[in-house]
Amino acid sequence: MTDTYRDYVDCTPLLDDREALDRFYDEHGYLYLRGALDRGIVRTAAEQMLEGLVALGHAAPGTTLDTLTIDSFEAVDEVAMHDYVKYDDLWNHPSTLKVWEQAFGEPVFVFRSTTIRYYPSAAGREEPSFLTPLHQDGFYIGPNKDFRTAWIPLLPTSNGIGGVALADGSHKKGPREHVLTENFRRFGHPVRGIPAEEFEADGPLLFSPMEPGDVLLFHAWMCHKSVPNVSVDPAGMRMSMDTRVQPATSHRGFNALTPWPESAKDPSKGVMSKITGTPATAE
Ligand SMILES: O=C(O)CCC(=O)C(=O)O
Repeated sequence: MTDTYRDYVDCTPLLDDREALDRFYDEHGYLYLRGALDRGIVRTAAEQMLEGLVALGHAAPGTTLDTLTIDSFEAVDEVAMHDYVKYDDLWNHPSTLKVWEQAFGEPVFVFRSTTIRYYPSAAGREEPSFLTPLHQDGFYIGPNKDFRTAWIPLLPTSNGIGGVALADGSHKKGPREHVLTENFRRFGHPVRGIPAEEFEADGPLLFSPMEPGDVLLFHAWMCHKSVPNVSVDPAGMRMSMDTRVQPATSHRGFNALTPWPESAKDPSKGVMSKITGTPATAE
């Protein structure tokens, strides 16, 4: 896949126009809302992430968000990090809920499972295997597919810092085949992604630099993948978080109800059953 991207379209001007917002989402499978979230609240989450990295010994005391770098994402205890980042306060803050409800046009439920990402630059090295290959969250998460992924940067992102690239309108074809990829692994397991042949007609991907306060919301069948952090001079951190949001009235599956540190432990439940290939006892 080429790394020439087209920009996400800013949908903030559509927020007060129900019909136009829904039309854009149905057609493109995402909403990019610039500056929609309270920057102070997003900053607090960034500072909590920094505090966790310092407390766990990956950054020196006194390190600031401007000077932060760590040696390796994988060396950090991801479960322990979840004690530091109070993301439920951010996702469920009244000002944030207002944005979700504007986007959905109805009351929502925010998943208790959140992924937190603190990726140092991998410039000049092989692409880190913990990044995500092209995939659809609806392949990994269910059983209901009416959730939207909410992805936010905690620090500014750029082409060098990376983030998430989306395939405009790719949700419209519904679920795709996912096959094992050896280059991408999670918890030591090769994860499944969409083969390039399945995808040829869908490119080019969308990606734009984002600022804290911006949010991307995208469809369960949106094809998307990580953009690696290859920043140099200065090499910066990619810090972001993603969760899923669904209508409040929808069924709540395992990942909707289970905090990430718990859901990551059980290979027969939720997203882990898809990663490990274990038959699911709970979706
Ligand atoms: O942030 C990333 O690198 C990938 C995000 C992703 O794949 C997801 O939110 O499902």
